Amino acid sequence: MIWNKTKECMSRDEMSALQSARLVKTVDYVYHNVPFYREKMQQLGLLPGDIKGIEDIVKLPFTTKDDLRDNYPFGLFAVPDSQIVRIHASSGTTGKPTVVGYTRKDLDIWSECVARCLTMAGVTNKDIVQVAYGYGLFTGGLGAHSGAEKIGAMVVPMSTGNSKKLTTLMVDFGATAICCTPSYLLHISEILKAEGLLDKIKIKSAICGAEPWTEEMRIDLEKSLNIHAHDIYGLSEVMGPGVACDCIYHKGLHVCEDHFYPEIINSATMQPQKQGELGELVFTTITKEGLPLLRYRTKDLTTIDYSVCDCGRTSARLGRFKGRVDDMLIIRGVNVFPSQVEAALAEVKELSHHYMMIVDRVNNLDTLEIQVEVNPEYLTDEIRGIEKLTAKIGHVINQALGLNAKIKIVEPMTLKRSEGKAVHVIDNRKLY
Ligand code: DLL
Repeated sequence: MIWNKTKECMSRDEMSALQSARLVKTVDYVYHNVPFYREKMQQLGLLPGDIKGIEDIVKLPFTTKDDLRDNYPFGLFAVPDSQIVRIHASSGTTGKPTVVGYTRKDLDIWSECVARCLTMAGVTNKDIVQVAYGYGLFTGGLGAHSGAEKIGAMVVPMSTGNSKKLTTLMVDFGATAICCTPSYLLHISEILKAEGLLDKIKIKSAICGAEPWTEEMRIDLEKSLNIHAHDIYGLSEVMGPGVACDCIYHKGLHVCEDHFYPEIINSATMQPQKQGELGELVFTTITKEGLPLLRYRTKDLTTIDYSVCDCGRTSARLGRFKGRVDDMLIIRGVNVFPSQVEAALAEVKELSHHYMMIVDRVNNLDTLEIQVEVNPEYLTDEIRGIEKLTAKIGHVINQALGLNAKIKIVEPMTLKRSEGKAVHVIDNRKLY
């Protein structure tokens, strides 16, 4: 079923009943098939029969990335290797990769979830979809690919690595949709502009995710490319792209709640947050066979809203992601999220969305330098004088973070471009 019309949506009560039935089944399944969960439940004195419905989910243990790493590579799989038909892995920055195994049914459900997301973004079987997420162990490429194929669209498996070819084929094939990270789309838009191809493309929607981005950047991309830009979320451990996506109203990301049960918790107390309160997103997979997960702590910070969307969909919606719990930097005792810097810089119209934060320690004192590119449209000799602009940026940063940063305005195309997940922080303190 691809949710496209109001009359196909479940009521909240119907959804809860479905989630309850699926949770009960999942708990029984993991208890009998994953020794790790059986032991965890036994430690808590829990038997599968103690979980009678979705309201009992709070009794269940959490799962973390470390649990996956400790059971590297296949230790948490619930089926024999012979039933696993695909492996993906996410490398992260430290330690061993987390490895995810999919059964045939898992792959079918995954492609359906991505197909729903693409449908929310207006993609149909008449579209030509360029998939410019990386193919390989990363879930972006193959995940988006199978969802687009499921819809019956014509899929162009570009992957990353050759932006010039991508823009050429975009024009030659008349691609109408693109799936890639938002930072890569920004880079693609610069290439199209530089090569005078903007009025030759037929792209009408972009489905971007895999990294945090601001609403301002989404709107700027819509304007500069004359498209609709959608935010798609997912993570390898839970599935890949397609866990949630925003519809044409852009009022939060609709969760595929019949497969992934979301909770928002306070990471310090581990207690549930209220609707609308920022907290850590936790997912329980309620239909997965290969790697089912109970209460997986994503470390992603967001909010949840259960009201009916303007589009008529009844599914819970996640707010725009504010970053990750582990993205937080402590600079001179102040907690700083890169997303705060990004949002503050977006207020300054003379700037592009390209920035880099460089954190260092000089004479035992933390320093923060923010390098930011000027928007080419504002690149005049006057701007090159820049003192006024530097002061303005320093002010918005101080307002947002409560600390002073050294601002360095750089010319367009100076900072390194990304084809995958963008890197916005260099923390030299870690080198000491
Ligand atoms: O990034 C899966 C994906 C591919 C999602 C393509 C969307 C599009 P991982 O490499 O395991 O999987 O990274 C997952 O990326 O926990 C978030 O921190 C971040 N992330 C993913 N989507 C978004 C988004 C893929 N829309 C991690 N907004 C997650 C903000 C996102 N952060």
